[in-house]
Amino acid sequence: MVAIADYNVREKSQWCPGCGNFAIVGALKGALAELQIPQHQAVIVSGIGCSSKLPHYVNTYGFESLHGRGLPVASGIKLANNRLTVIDVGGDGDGYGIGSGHFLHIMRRNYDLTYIVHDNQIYGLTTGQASPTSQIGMKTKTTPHGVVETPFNPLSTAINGGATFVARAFAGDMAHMKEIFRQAISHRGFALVDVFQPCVTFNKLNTYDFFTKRVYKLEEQDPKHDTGNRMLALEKAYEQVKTNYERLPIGVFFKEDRPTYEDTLPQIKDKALVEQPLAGLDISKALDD
Ligand SMILES: Cc1ncc(C[n+]2csc(CCOP(=O)(O)OP(=O)(O)O)c2C)c(N)n1
Repeated sequence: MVAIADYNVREKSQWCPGCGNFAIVGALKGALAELQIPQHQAVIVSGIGCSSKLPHYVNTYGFESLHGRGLPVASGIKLANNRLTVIDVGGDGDGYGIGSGHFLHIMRRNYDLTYIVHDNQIYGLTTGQASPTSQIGMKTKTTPHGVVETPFNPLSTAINGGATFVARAFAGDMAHMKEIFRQAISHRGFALVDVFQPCVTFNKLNTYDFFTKRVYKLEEQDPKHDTGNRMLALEKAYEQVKTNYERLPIGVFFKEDRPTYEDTLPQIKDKALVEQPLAGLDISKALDD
């Protein structure tokens, strides 16, 4: 029996008081405990950023990699041992900016991974530059006259790009977020959960109050949102654009069953790579000039 406290660590957090990241780490531990995933069977990978410090704060295996490079590391771990539960976490700058090429290609391959993006619409660690999801007009250190670029839309990109589970949560609603994480981790295939995560220090626009006034749950809609309908999911993904951020749906937007990348590999059909003997394996040809 795994309890939430089993995922606790002694390391002191470096996040600012009130940061949305605290709720994310709490919800993640709650989801892992509900799914009864033992600490040694889970790996949490990240890039670089405030959000990417998360692997330090959960007692599972962890790997803080390079800025924007969490997903390739996570997919490599999954290929080496496809029995592990592999979760990648990071910021909107990390995943939708410098790491966006990895994001696109890992999605279309449908690895069985969960990707949680702490989307605070700002670069937190480097103290407040505009990110790919910053709202038009938002004043930051790098945009003193306001952002002029069209924000990146993670949800429509994921729905179009081949992710087989696409959801959004809000760090101000921890119980709902835990349920979304539980579903994402249980899903077989690539699951994106974009989380509205208030950065209380550097983003004075997208605050807890801002989101609380605007978010609504897709599953509470009447009629209920159909998560199998790609076109409807896209329409919902554009609602924040159409309403100029006045209505922000959270919950599961889209779900689909498709074979995972690992399912298609005969080499790991019966046994994970790490369980196979190295004896007799000759890699010298691969190393030839
Ligand atoms: C290759 C490289 N470029 C730039 C940086 C500097 N850098 C570190 S974190 C970061 C952005 C952080 O923002 P985000 O990914 O949104 O995460 P947050 O800190 O907001 O959680 C940048 C630009 C770096 N570490 N490595």
